[in-house]
Amino acid sequence: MKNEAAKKKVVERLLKAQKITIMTHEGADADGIGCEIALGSALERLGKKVLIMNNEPVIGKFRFLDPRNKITVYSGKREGEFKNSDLIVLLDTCEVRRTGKASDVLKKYTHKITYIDHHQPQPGDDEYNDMEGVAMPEASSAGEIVLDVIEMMPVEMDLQLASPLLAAIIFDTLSFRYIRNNPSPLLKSAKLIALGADATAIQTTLFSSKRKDFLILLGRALEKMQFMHGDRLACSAITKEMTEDITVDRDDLRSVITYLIEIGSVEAAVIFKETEDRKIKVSMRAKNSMSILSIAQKFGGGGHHQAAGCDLDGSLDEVKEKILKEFEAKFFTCS
Ligand SMILES: [Mn+2]
Repeated sequence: MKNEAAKKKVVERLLKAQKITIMTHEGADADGIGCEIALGSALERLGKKVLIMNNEPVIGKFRFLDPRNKITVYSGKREGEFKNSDLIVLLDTCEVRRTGKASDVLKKYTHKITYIDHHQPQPGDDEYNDMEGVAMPEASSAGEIVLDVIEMMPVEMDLQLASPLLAAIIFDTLSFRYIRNNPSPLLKSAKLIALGADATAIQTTLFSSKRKDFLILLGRALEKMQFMHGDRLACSAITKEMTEDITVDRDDLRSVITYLIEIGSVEAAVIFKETEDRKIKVSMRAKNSMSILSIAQKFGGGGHHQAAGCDLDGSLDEVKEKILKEFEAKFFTCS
């Protein structure tokens, strides 16, 4: 089996290495962070020197995943860390360019990189074809695959490893709502809960501890909501002015778009978010048989068939026009 062989290879490289640097994609989420903490702890128990280095500090609601403050932040001054590492592990991404500030330097070390990921590989993206790892788009979360990998190592699974992995699965499946009819995330979660991981506390922290500012943002975004193609497409925009008096974290965007895609008639939803540097962050969701991955990929982004995103240069109106035009073609061919 292709995946099993790939996992075995990753395990071999992990066991062979002494100094291991672990990273995830920029805008680290609970899947990436949960994987970093679980895999990092497992490797430390095997006597490895582990460094976890992210593009930015862990945002408030994910801090419970890192009780020992193991996650550090990359800066240009730390380039030497890659040179000193025997192995660099990318979690929840298989793309160097998604690591953020480190990506330009990291390109020089692709021979040292392995990855554990569940995103759709970019078609024709063989820029880094000396990188080997495991990519399973059928997995609900990278957490699921990291669990398999840890179980293949001489480490005993316990609560300390189980909690961050359960958080990874709960986060990426939005509390088991998006499991794609696959029993695997449920079976694995059952195993982690049996080890003592507290599913209720994790779900409360991740999804039922909303900040007041998030609700204010949601209200503003819903007010700007627009519907197209017979209410099958919903979109909204978050301008800089809308966030001037409130604190917004990267995960808020993900939460806002969930409201749009959960409207009964809606098959695809888009949120346009204005960032500081005249860039627009485009987040997309789809359901039923709709896939929006090709649209994200067309503009240099990526993700999954039903959850993807990209960043575009230009004004809000320009970007909106470009993206909505792609949807025209999609809804035309679908109906
Ligand atoms: Mn993920």
